Amino acid sequence: MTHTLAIIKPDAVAAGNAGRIIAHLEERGFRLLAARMTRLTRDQASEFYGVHRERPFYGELVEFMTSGAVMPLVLKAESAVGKLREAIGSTDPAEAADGTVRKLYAESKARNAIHASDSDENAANEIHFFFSDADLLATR
Ligand code: FUP
Repeated sequence: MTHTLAIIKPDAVAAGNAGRIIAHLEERGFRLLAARMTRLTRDQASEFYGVHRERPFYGELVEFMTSGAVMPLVLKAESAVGKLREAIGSTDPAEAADGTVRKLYAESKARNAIHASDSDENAANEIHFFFSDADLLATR
């Protein structure tokens, strides 16, 4: 079993889809290890998406991610990173496979309902961006 980080993004929280997205992931075999409701500061969103700093959509991305409440989640499954990437679907919901979170709940490529870590190394860093070791102990 491995861990990964998801963030239910402001569009999905504001639309009232957070509970449905968590249920969708639990039904597909993910165990919820930790969860928070928070609103990112500009500094937090800029740091979290720092890898995209030079991309044309960076400003809009930071703006969107700070526009409302988000829910960071730590999820556990076998090969959790790859399994979650599969479950959320392509970045652009128009290209996402049927039954994926983005196909079901995303509005657009920019407002795409959910983030998921893209490697085990990034998952470890992103989990610690939002959660302390103590937060991860509750389910053990
Ligand atoms: P993903 O890993 O599927 O979340 O996608 P990326 O890492 O490529 O992009 C991170 C976020 O940047 C996306 F979730 C949404 C935003 N983005 C855009 O707004 N426009 C783009 O063309 C690409 C990404």
